[in-house]
Formats: sequence, structure tokens, C-alpha cells
Amino acid sequence: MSNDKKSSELAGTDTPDRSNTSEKIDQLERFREDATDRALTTNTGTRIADNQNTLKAGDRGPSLLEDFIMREKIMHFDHERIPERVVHARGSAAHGYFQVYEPLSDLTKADFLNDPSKKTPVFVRFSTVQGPRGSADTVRDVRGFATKFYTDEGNFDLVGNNMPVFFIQDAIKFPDFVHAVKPEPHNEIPTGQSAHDTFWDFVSLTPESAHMVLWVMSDRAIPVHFRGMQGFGVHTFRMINAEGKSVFVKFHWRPVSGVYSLVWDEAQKLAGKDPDFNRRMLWEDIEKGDYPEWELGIQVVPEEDEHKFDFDLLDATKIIPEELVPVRVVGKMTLNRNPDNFFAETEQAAFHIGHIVPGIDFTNDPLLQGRLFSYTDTQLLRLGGPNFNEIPINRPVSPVHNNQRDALHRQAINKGRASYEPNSIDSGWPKETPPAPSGGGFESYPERVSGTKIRNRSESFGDHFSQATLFWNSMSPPEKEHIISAYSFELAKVERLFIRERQVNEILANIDMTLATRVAKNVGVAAPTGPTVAARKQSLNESPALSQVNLLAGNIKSRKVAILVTDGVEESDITYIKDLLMKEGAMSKLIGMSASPVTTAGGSELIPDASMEGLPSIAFDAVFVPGGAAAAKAMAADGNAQHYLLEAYKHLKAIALCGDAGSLASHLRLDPDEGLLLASKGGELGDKFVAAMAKHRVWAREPKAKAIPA
Ligand code: HDE
Repeated sequence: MSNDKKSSELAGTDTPDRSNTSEKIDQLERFREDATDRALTTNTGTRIADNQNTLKAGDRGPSLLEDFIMREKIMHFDHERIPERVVHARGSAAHGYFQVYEPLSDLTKADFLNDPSKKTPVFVRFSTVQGPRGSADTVRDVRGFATKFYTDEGNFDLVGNNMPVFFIQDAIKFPDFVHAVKPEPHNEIPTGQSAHDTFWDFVSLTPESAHMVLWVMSDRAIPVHFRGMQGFGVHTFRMINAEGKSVFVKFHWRPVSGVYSLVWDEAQKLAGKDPDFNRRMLWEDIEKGDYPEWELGIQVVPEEDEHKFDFDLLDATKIIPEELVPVRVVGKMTLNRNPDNFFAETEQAAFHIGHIVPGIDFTNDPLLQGRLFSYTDTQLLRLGGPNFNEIPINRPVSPVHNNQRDALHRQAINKGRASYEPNSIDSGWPKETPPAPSGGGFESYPERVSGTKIRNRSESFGDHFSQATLFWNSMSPPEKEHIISAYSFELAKVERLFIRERQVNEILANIDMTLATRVAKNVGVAAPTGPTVAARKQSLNESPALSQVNLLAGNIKSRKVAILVTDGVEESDITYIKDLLMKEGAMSKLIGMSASPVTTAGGSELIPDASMEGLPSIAFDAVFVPGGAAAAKAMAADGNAQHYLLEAYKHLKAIALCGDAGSLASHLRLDPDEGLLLASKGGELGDKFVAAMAKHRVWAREPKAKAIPA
């Protein structure tokens, strides 16, 4: 690649190029094409006079083979698709930047973690795991959370998930796990779901998956927005400082918006009514300048403490509870720009856990070690050869020079005659850079390693249930109910009774007997008699940091409210709530019984943003109904309006009914509660409405809400 300074200025003992990052980004941006005011051409630059008609022998005659314009166009079209990712195929992404709060020089020499004035560009892709590229966003699944930091010392990819653990401990099991969770091979059913025999067959025979499966059965697997998800690097990594001292590190992303989820009925309906729900929200929030933000946190374990835990730091099925090692918040990431082209950026992005920079290094986690092979390997097929890092979205902002040459789709035109090292013809360039302190070349941490060549799992990886129990114990009562419902839903779809029995008796009974017994009853399995594995003594019984109830932001910023309008609606209530929501950083839309304009009680005209069918209650966090006698009467008589409110009530959302709209509560036989609010004027319930929304759901309503038909 020749988009940087002369190689002679950079290599050897020179420090990395520290010229302005934004200049370098501009260089990358030169690949962005804008065809405005440009002539239509062939791929070889010939201007096209007619893009409507194939060259023919006469108006009604046969097409001519010589039509290079038509042939080139159709040929390119025929080859537009590339293989989708074998996992994490469904995803969407955004650009942004990361800034560290304070230099982390005590822990790492990584340049982007040491300069608080530096904005490091990032590209983040969120994804589901199981479904294909066109599958729905809101399925029950793990979410990928992959971040590419374009640092001045090379790309650092933090390829994580929204759950802190994984299904398996050793990479060699990954193909088995993925084959089991993917649609079944004979009929390619189900799409985007783990509720089928092969998945539960595998996990019920694989106790190490117990902890992760519990996370997947929790509300974490149905996030409302990407901006409402935590992210985790999952593995234990290393950081190394300039003195060469290493610590173990776990990476965390903490959403500034807080952590919150859908309810299951809502998630399922959204999958049909708006399969792009998460993608759309990310896009729309960024377009309107409401940028999603996450703080980067790290848990740091000194080398000497490696063996002081009840579990092994190298075991990716374990967390380090935050009560044992607090999360140190070190910086912030802001996503502020949507891609211009989904394929060129989101689809062609090639993340790789092996993209690291000096100051960060791997551990011997056998899952991590296997991933180091897989991520490059998979791009060879997907992106058609080894030059995928030359694709604009994957190019680092730091200079690239080496003796790698040729292969499919090579972009760089390498000058010089020596493509080998050592060489004297090109004066030995490009040359190695010694590691810090004299240079800045990458140096692996000199960990002492010795051992017998063996295929074995360390005994320290042998406890598969204690942390699952810790997670279960840490859930609030509603979260526990949801987990029971999720296992019951999924296992009820498993056709083979012996798989249901095995999951209940050999997995769930070892996590918690109440969980096992309740699920057993729901899926037609005899109640288990007791655990099959002796419980191990743990230093913690509960970890409050795991419950989403404790992870809300305490405000309603970025939340979405439907304001229901029809003829006769009271305009002052609308003005009041819109102002209030804007002040709180929330967003509102006027939803009509149809998309036609409505006339307010005062005679003015309002144009709804959408109809009730077009933007159903599941697209919002709360519903506000302004006063107005005629409007309330019309809504009470309309099936769609009734359904709107009943559904919002069933999904435990805050609902405000102003003035005459209060009659809708008794009409629908809904009892007021801390989230179903009635008042004569909108202004009287504003604060309560905001407070109810900030709690995200009215959990106390859940038992009553079950009586409302779905
Ligand atoms: Fe991945 N994973 N993975 N994975 N993974 C891929 O790489 C793999 C694992 C994760 O938005 C693939 O480019 C193996 C853990 C994300 O483009 C593939 C193992 C975690 C993404 C691959 C794992 C992840 C991927 C498919 C077990 C959380 C999407 C396409 C050893 C820490 C990245 C691709 C994006 C994608 C392999 C386990 C996260 C096949 C072999 C654990 C977020 O290379």
C-alpha cells in the first residue's frame, strides 16, 4: 500500500507514524465514491450512451455477443453475492471513535490507551449468531459485538459478544456446537432459533455449556437496542506496560443508555412486524444525532493472582465476578456515523481476534487460541483471497510495508525489486522495528511455557455449574420467571422426550432445583429428584452486577414514546408531553388510527408520523394518550386502538391516559398501577410517566398482564 509516508522514514528504529489520524482517515476515505455529477461508465472508464437497450441486430432482432456493455453489467451482477459469515451472518455496523480517559501507562504501552487527547476511529459490527444474513433481528440469541480500533500502531479488533461467557471451553468443539445450533440439516429449520432438537441434544450432553445457555435463556438474549447491550471480550487477555510487566485483563463495554431488554412476546412479534428493528434503531439514532455510547471497562488481575480464584482464568465459560475484581472504567466509545454502503463496509469488514497492537497480548485460553486460526482462515473464502486487509474498511491507518506479494485482488503496486529479506538491492528495506523502549515493534509476552504434549482438559476447567448457579441466584424474581419461561418454550419444541429429560435432570437440576422442577412441569418431564453433581463451595453466592434490574441508566434518554392521536384529541397535552420528552432526550411520534391528518379539539390539523398498524406499540417504550372526549370515544370503539393499549399493557410499558382518555382504562378493564397513569391533564402526570419509563418495565404488573391475550 502506498498511501503513507516513504518507508525509509518509518522503519528501523523509527517510532510509528504519529501524523494526524484524521489525515490518515481522509486517505482511507479516498475509496469512498460519490457519483453525483459524474458520467455513467463501464468498469474500464468508457462513457455509456445507452443503458436501456441491449445491442441487437434490428429492433426486434437477436442480441449481439459483441455487446461488451451488457455483458460486463450482467457478469458483474451475476457475481454480486459473496458467502455470508458461517456464524454472525446477520449484522449491522457503524463508525465512531474511542477516547481513553486517563493514560493507562501502569498497565499497557498501547498508544491508543495512553493519550486522552487522541480520538481513535472505530468500526463496530453487531450481529446475531444463528440466523442467515436476512434473518430477523429480535430472535433469542447471543449478540456479537465486534470493534475494530484503527490505532496509530495498527488495528486492534476486540471481537466480543453481549454475554461474558461462551458455550464451550475448547475451540475444537466449535464446529460441533455450530452444527448443532444452526438450522437442522435435513430441512433447514428453524431459522434464527435454538428451539430445536439438535441444539438441546448437544448442550444437554455438554455440561460446560450450562452457564452460557442460562445467559441465552435470560433477557440478555433479546436486547431492545444494540445501544442497550453490554459487551464483553469474554477471554482473559494480557496487557503489557513499557517495563514489560504483564497483567491479566477482561474487557467490558458498558452502555451509557443502560442495559435493557424486550419481553419475549414482543421479541417474537417484532421478528415478524419489523425484522430490521435493531438495525433500524441504530441507523435512525445515528442519523438524528442521538449517538450510542459505551464506556470501556477492564478487570485487572495481577500475574501473581492467576490461581487465586475458584475457577480458571483461561476458561471462557467463567466470568470474574465484579464483586471480586471491580471493573475500572477507562474510556468511552461513541458511534456517530452510519456506513455509506452496507456491502463495502459492514459485509466486507474482516474482524480477527489476532489483530492486536503492542501492549496487548493473548493468554492460553484454548478457545482464544483456536480463534486465532479461524478468523483469518474464514476470510480467505468469504473475501476471496489473502488480500482482504487491503479492502478499504479493513485497511489500518498506520502504514503497511512487507514482502508479502501478489494473490487474488492485490491492490498495492509494490515498487522495488527485492520482495525478500535480508536484501541489499533495496538497502534492506522494509526493516524490523525493535520493541519498546527503543522502537515499538510488536513483541510477544515472554511467558514461560513447558508441558507434555497432550490432548486433555485441565481439571481446573471442571466445574460447570457453580457460576450458572451464581447467575441464577443473582436474578430478580421477574428475571427468574423469564428464564423458566424461556427454557420451557425451547424445550417444549424439542421433539425427543429423552433430550428434554436429560436437560432437566443432568443440567438444570445441577444449577437450581426450583428452576429444574418448574421447567420439568412445563415440558412434561418428571420432576428431578436432585442434583447429579455435588455443589462446590464458592466464595460468592450472588453477584448483583449480573442483574439487568441494577444496570438501568436511571433516565429516559433515547427512549421512544407513541402519542396516540385521532380527531378531537387535546392539543395542549401533546405539546406538553413533546416538550417534556425532548427535554429528557427522549423521542416521540404521533400515531394515528390511520395515516390521515387528524383535527384536534381546538380545530388545528395534525399529521400523524405513522398509523397504529404501521408503527405498533412493540416499536415503542411507552404510550401516551392525550385527553379529548371525542378522541377517547373513537379509540374505545376501535379494535386497533384497543389492541395498541392492551399490548403495551401486556408488555409492561408505561402508559399515560390524560383526561377523557382515562375512561379507556376501565373500558379495557385495566387497573391503574405505577406505570398505568391517569390524570385530568397531561401536565399532572409527566414526572410519574418519566419515572415509570426510566424503570423500563412495570414488573409488578406481570402476573396480571398474563391474563391479557397475546
Ligand atoms: Fe467467533 N467466529 N468463533 N466467537 N465471532 C466468527 O469469523 C470462531 C467466539 C464472534 O461481526 C467467524 O469473520 C471460533 C467467541 C463475533 O464480522 C469465524 C470460535 C466469541 C463474530 C468465527 C469462536 C466470538 C464472530 C465467522 C471458537 C465472543 C462476528 C465469520 C473457538 C468472544 C464478527 C468471521 C463480525 C465471527 C470463529 C468463538 C465472537 C468462523 C472457531 C468466544 C462477534 O471465524
